[in-house]
Amino acid sequence: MKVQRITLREIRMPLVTPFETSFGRLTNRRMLIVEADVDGVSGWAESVAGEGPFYAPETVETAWHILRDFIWPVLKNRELNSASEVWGLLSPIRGHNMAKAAIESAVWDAEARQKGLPLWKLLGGVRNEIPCGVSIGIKETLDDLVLAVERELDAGYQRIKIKIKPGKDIEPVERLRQRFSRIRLMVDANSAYRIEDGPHLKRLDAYHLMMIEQPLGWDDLYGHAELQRKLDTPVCLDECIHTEEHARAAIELGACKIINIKLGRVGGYTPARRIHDLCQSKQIPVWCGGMLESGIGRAHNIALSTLENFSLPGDVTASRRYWIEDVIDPEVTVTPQGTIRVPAGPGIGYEPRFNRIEKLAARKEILQ
Ligand code: OSB
Ligand code: MG
Repeated sequence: MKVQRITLREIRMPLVTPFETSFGRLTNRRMLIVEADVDGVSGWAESVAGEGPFYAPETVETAWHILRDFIWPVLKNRELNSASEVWGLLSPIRGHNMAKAAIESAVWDAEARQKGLPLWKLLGGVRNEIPCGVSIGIKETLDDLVLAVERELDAGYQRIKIKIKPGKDIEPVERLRQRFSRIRLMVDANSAYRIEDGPHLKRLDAYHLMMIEQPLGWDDLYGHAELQRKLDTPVCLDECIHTEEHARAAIELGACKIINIKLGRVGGYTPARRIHDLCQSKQIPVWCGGMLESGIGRAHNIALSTLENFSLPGDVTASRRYWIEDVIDPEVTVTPQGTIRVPAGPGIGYEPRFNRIEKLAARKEILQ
């Protein structure tokens, strides 16, 4: 197979409600959507890079630049046996995993469509229903937070994750535990703390959290190992795990007990599956993180979540939580049991709404 053409589109959609993390507040999402024409079959994916380099070093702009100026020249006219070869071909390009993941997963979608198979089956997934949790942004007041959690529990979601930062950590957790004593609860700090905050974070042990996600520096494996030794609460790493080597180092150092895998952060399905397999062999459970994706990215997260060791509920949720109107058909929905039924159609199993995507495109570039 051959990638004949790549179409880059930047779409912009307002979030249903602003999303606040320790690194900022977002109201409008800019997303780079990649359409890869593989032998006349379109495969779709999105780069999850943010508007600014605040979660990870990449941005929408850098992803566009790397895709156009470095990735396309490697793939252009290249004969491929399968999408699994894309990651290796891109290895001379260091980093830029979100740019790589966008094209790599689009080629996987195209290959699955060519074969008439659901992508999750092509990947070796084992479940046709995935458990879902939600990520709740930092709220103005504790009452707002309680209301938001109530709403998500009523919708059926199986675990609640709240964003925390210094000054908004112990109190919200304490309040939620008073109100919802038995729910599966976790926190995500997005690197807002320093190792000196160890004794403060230790106070969270009293609330029986499933895990604390990425408390320390975005690339600080050593610090997380030091912290994990002091905490009973399991540390889960997100930002830190951008390569298979970092996953191995994190596990060997004891820097975490759980790993969040995001396709964009690790560079696509090939590295995601390797990290998944490594974690499985070391008895480290994984779950699929989210990046406020459009339905296209959401569909890929669903496919990834079918792999065996994705045993914990991920941040993969209904389209409606973020978008008034999504860019896929049907939109992603969640059952009252807090699960998503994995679609049976070919590729990602949802149809990109071409006209809507074209209309939303603030910018477009065709590479051929
Ligand atoms: O750390 O998991 C994160 C959103 C943007 C950047 C980083 C993160 C998040 C989320 C949202 O937690 C997860 C979602 O898409 O629902
Ligand atoms: Mg996170």
